[in-house]
Amino acid sequence: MTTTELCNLLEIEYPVLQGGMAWIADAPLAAAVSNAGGLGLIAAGVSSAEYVSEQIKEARRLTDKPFGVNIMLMSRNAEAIAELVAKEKVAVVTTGAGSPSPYIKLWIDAGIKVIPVVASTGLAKMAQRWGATAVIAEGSESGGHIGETSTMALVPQVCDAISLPVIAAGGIADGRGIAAALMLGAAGVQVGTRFLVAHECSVHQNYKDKIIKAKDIDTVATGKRLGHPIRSLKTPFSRELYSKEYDSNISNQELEALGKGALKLAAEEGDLQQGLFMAGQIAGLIKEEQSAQAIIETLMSEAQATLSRAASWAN
Ligand code: TUI
Repeated sequence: MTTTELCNLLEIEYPVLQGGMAWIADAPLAAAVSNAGGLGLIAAGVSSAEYVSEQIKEARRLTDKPFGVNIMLMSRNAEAIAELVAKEKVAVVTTGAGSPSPYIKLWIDAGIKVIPVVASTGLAKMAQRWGATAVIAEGSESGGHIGETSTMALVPQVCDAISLPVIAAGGIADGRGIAAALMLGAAGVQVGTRFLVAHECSVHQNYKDKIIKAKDIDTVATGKRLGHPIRSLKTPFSRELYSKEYDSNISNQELEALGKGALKLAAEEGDLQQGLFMAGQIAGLIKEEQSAQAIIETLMSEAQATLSRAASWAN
């Protein structure tokens, strides 16, 4: 599967999917990415089916290009949203933070292209058996909920394990990252953190400022003890969460309660004290706010330049 074949499959111009960032990726961002030739995604996160329904309507008003919905499977609204997207026949569904097996048939019967995020070859093989269209192999460099294995190690192993197109994610924010992902066997990429600073991204300005200021070592993964590690920017709050994980006087319930609502506080209010600013390890590479179109154009021209240079190494 080449990048062009993936583009044909998804009816997009460039093999760039936008990450399904909960509380952040809404209709204006998804439509801007799709209008720029990538695949925009509305993040359902923990929102209600009514919210997602409104966002789908709004995205259809803002673009005539295909876009998708990302369903966070740990959400108690996942089933209602799974039914909604089937009814609405959105072009693409991506899933995260769990196994989409209960819903795949429903979506395929509705003509939806189904692209689960996987963090292991095991789930990738199952996704292929269930009839998925492609998978997103998401490495632990990513922001938000993460698996164990890094992108560099995960992507080629997933490519060897299945015959579906593989979209690489985690640690990709420029054209070098795209070129590297293609060299690992991927047919496309998913980019999250870089689209956080898109002009069309409605996230609070404090969030964007923190991404632009971040350095290479400025993220931390918390919540390992709870079984769902989350990568976010280092802040006094995320450091506190991290240290409390090693405090045996604190129960899992207390730890869970501490993090509740913290992503919303960061995204909507830019709360520098109690917000959790989810971001990938590549945040340190991101230096400016740009339109979604400028981001995609920059990514693709850098990737082309990198790939052309690489050809000379083969002689
Ligand atoms: O889902 C994500 N990233 C996310 S979701 C999110 S919202 C949230 N809020 C509060 C608590 C938790 C999440 C923020 N960031 N990425 C996709 C992803 N999926 N990464 C890793 C996985 C994954 C991990 C294990 C998918 C499946 C899996 O195993 C499934 C199984 O049950 O076998």
